[in-house]
Amino acid sequence: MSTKPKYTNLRDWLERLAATDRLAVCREGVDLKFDIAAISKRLDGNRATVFPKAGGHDMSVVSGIVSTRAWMAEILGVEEEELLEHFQHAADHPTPCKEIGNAPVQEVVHRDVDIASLLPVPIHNEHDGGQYISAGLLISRDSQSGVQNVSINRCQLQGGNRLGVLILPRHTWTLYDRAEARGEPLQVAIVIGADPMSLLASQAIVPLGADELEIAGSLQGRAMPVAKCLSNDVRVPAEAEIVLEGRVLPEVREEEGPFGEFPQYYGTPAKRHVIEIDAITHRPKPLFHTIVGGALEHLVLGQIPRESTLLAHLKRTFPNVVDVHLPRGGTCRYSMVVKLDQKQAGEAKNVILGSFAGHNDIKQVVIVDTDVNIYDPVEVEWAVVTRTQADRDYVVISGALGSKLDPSTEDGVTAKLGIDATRPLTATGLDFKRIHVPGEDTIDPADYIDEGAIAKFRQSLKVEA
Ligand SMILES: [Mn+2]
Repeated sequence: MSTKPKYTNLRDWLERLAATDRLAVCREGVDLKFDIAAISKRLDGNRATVFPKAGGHDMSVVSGIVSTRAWMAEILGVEEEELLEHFQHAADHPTPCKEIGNAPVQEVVHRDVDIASLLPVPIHNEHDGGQYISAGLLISRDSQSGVQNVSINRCQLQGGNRLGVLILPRHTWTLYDRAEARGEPLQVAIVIGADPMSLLASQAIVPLGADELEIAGSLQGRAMPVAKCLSNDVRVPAEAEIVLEGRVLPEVREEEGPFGEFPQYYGTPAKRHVIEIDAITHRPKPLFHTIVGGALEHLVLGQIPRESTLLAHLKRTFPNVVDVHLPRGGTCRYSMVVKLDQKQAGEAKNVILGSFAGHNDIKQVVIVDTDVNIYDPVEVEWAVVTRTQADRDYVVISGALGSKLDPSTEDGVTAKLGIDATRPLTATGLDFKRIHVPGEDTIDPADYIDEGAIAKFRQSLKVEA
């Protein structure tokens, strides 16, 4: 496998996008309210966007920087087909970070913090509750063990130095619970303008105690340089653009939301955790990255690490599993397609059960044979329609835990659907054999088309009998 990571910081990647006509730079002063998100969405998947002096601030906002799998493969220096294996290798082989002084991200320091006046924080959706930091790596550190965790959490500006934050019941939540039980705040840093590999690594499904920054280091092929925060002990990527240093307050919950999330719905308002920011550090002329909820960037960043983990998880028990995909229609989280080289009758049903055990978010799974392209939703639907009988091949499990952001659940409690769309193993001869024209995949029509013949043909149409 080729392993030549190329773009270990945001600026190098933006330069590459600019040099290859994949970067749109807007006029200065675009409105933070809606316009940044609207333009980013229009160019989503085609060009990343830069908004100089956004909302009259002296900083640029960037968005849509990793909105396709091909771009992510390019960043990592691998082929697209190698993405999952490459990511899993990094997750299994973390590289400890290297602490450095004089970090670029700490060149400019603000101790007197009013977030809205210091940073160009946009408002994305029509009914969002306010300005949101949506692309910040939330790095938390357990004060006793020194264990760090990295996740991306939406943070709503609440005035002055306060942020409301959505923390779901995973690792950051656990570290917060431990701190709160001691009556302490949880020390955190919010890193904006991290390199694409750190953004990707933050979404790894790894056990508590695994520092996602060390996975980012493995993806980068180096001990990632980190810096200790000025006001707490959290270590942050030294080459990021902006860091907000702060504390998640114990025993404090305040209203946060709504906010447009990846399932294309609003996350509802509720009393949630509160962060107080003690310092903001940044590079000179920093770039403020924002992720528009539900845009391709949002989906792809969650998709690749999940696919990678789910594939490794399934292969442990089912070596005949070939590949998995979390398609866009399923928000790259809720529905999964598994390619299975089935050898035993009933194997597909077991893979269905294994899939649900792989991640709570998996709500729907389709198992297909190796002749189906799992990245093409048309082919998957074809397999479902032509290879299943609902009363025999569909599995429904009631009352299981799913995603709390899925509006059709009861606070996350959901039914799960598994579809065995594999051919019966007893099929012989032409049964379930897909039609095929010899040469259809390889023939080059240009070898046969005679460009001069069109005029002659048109003339022949006019000849009266
Ligand atoms: Mn974690």
